Amino acid sequence: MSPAPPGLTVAADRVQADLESLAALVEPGLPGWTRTALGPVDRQARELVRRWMSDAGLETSVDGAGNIFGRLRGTGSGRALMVGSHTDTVLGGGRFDGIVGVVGALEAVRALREAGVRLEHDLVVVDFFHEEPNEFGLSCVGSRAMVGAISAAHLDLRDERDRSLAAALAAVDVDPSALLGARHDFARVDAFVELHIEQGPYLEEHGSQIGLVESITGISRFRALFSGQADHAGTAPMDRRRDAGCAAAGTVLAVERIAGEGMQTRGTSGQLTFTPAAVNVVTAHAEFRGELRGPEEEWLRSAQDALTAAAHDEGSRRGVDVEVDWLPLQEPTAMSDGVVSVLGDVVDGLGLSSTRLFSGAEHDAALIARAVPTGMLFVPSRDGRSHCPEEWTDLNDVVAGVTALTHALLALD
Ligand code: HGY
Ligand code: MN
Ligand code: MN
Ligand code: MN
Repeated sequence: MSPAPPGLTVAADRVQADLESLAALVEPGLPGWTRTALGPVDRQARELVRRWMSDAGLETSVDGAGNIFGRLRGTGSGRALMVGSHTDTVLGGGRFDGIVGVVGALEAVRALREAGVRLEHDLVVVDFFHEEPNEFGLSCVGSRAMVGAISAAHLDLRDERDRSLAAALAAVDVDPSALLGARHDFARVDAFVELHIEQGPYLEEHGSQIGLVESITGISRFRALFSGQADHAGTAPMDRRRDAGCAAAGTVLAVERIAGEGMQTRGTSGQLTFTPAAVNVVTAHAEFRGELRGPEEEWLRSAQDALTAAAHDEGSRRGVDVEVDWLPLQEPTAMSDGVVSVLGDVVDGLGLSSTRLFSGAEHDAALIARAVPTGMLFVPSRDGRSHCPEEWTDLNDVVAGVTALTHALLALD
């Protein structure tokens, strides 16, 4: 542990300018602040981050999974502390999810350098490729690849147009076979810390400046296909229809019912497509993608069974064929007690108010925690809103988070 030097300060104006520059890189014609990983603009954002890393004196590199790294050498033998987050967004998302942790990590390193601090550890800033789920249902693609949790089967996932994930990655210049080989060597990494917005109302409601994440939700995503029969909307009798839309709609309600019965559990039906999608034709096919989340793996497994059964029940009552495919379950992930307690001491030492909490949002930290002791710092989200254009965190809250992150690196050294 290195002592904090007196001149160690985070430059709020630089944090603000960087957040604004990154947030401004959006896909034209799409709602909100959209920069999807498989879209046309995300690469520009990652290139900008790489340039900033290089300007800040970091040695930069990109791995086979498109993750961007910037390393500041320490005085030691190459053991490292890793810090970062992601720069991609959801469709119609906001200006803070992900980029706060990348800009914050970069600023922490700049602040340490400018204060003349040299840590024993190397500091490795990471901009993880493709954290948000894509139309194939896969999330945390870059961090997943780093911990070897991605397989050829993932790359063969299909979207609605039957395009493979491998083809979609190749279209944004990420070589699928390089991605499979991008397992990171964590042997010399001692800890990972991710700064992120909370994306929920807990900190604001508790009047806390910083959230100390204790664990991250488990997630179970599915794709359900319903196949019935197209018929004339005006003549096909109600009791003779094979309406795939109704079977899918019943399953949407089952997601809500099942998730409503657990503790801190969530269920979301985010994508539903009817074909042929005409107002006067009974729906022949419905494709529905959704997810269940919760802190207990056991609940997730039983909820999967309950939802699969509900979908089949909705189908069989209507003569609709049903297929439900679940992606591999992502287990709930505890953060490292050791790292969380260091983060707690740092935050207390800075006089910041904090609260320990559970993350219902998914993060690269959940993947990296499989390889190294990991912790997360949250900063408040106004009205708890996130994944929407209204997502907002005040600059002073971001700066408090970056300050905590900077001091955490000293404390972990
Ligand atoms: O979906 C999530 O929880 C995260 O914001 N990617
Ligand atoms: Mn997100
Ligand atoms: Mn995020
Ligand atoms: Mn007609």
